[in-house]
Amino acid sequence: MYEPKPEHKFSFGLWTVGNRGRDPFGEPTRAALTPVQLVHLLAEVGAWGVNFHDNDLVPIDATPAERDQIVRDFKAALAATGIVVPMATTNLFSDPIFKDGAFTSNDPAVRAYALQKTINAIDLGVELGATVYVFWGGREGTESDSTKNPLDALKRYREAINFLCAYVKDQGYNLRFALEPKPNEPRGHIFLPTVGDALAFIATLDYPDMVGVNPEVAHEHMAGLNFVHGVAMAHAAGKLFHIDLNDQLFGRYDQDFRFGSVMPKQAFYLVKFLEDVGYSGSRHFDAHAYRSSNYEDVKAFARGCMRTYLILKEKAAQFNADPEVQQLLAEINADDGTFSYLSAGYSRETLAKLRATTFDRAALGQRDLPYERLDQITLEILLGVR
Ligand code: GLT
Ligand code: MN
Ligand code: MN
Repeated sequence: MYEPKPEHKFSFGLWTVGNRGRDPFGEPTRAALTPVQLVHLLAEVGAWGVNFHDNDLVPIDATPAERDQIVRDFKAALAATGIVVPMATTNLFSDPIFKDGAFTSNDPAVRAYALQKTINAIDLGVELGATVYVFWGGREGTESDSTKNPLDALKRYREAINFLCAYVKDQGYNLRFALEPKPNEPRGHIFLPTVGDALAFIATLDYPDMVGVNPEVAHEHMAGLNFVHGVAMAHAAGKLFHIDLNDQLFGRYDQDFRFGSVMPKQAFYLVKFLEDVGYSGSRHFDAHAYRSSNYEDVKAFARGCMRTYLILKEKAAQFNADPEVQQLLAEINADDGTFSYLSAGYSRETLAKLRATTFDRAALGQRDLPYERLDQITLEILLGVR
């Protein structure tokens, strides 16, 4: 009943199920699997797509011949399993060259290298079928604001994205960019820290239509923000090009837990939002299994992400169909049309009408709002007793 199907568009990065459990305090706990092995693992658990950074697939120091062989093997694995590549991205954070950023580095040679690396990685992604290209600027930031002028950094960031948009247009690629905000980690402060910042930045670009966002649950939670509200902002702006699903508590380090495992109620509202608005992009699980897991448990982790999504999707349908919920929502949103003239916008006539209206402030303030009842029903649906 909760079997993942291609139409659900569930994808995982090579770096998610391929995460080896390394953390700042400890060495890997799992052996490395090859990209081909990871594609087969994803097929086994029922995923639809695989995403990658250039260097998840092709090592940074591979020769052109090695690259071609790796790509051939990877394509064969995709063909054998039916797994598709919906999204690709660039690793602009692991190599020491990016220790002070890539597009926003103070060093023009580093910025140029980052552009060249991204162009090559775009070619690789497009060759394998990607139609969304993610930019997570993990190293684009500062620890001390003595070191980098934020206006200079944003100007460099803008110029880089403009250059890359022009490259994609010039090549005639069917590819859209999705900026992924994050407030901090690995930098002390990362530029474009939230969905709202990214949306404001996009409006300043040369080709704003080509660029949207890739919000991640964990990243907004790190900043203590309501993820669903950020996603709604992006959707309303026509900018929800991609989404990174995972979970974590507010205020913690980047935990990247299994989707829905920490704040299932927030995950419910997210799934309900995506399904209600008919979001049609990838549902990408950018998460990884606990460091204590072996690969059998990694499969349980991946299956769990998809299963929880589908369970919450069913709960959302149950919520929407519940007669008492519907009645409460109708009550809460009751509208006799008296003030619908306001939605036509401002005019002198509207203004005069509004000014002439007398409001019974006390009565409006006494209005019944059965929100406790509604929230308890929501909880009981989620807890499976309704
Ligand atoms: C990295 C990061 C993620 C980004 C990935 C894309 S890599 O794991 O924590 O949130 O989506 O670069
Ligand atoms: Mn994360
Ligand atoms: Mn992510």
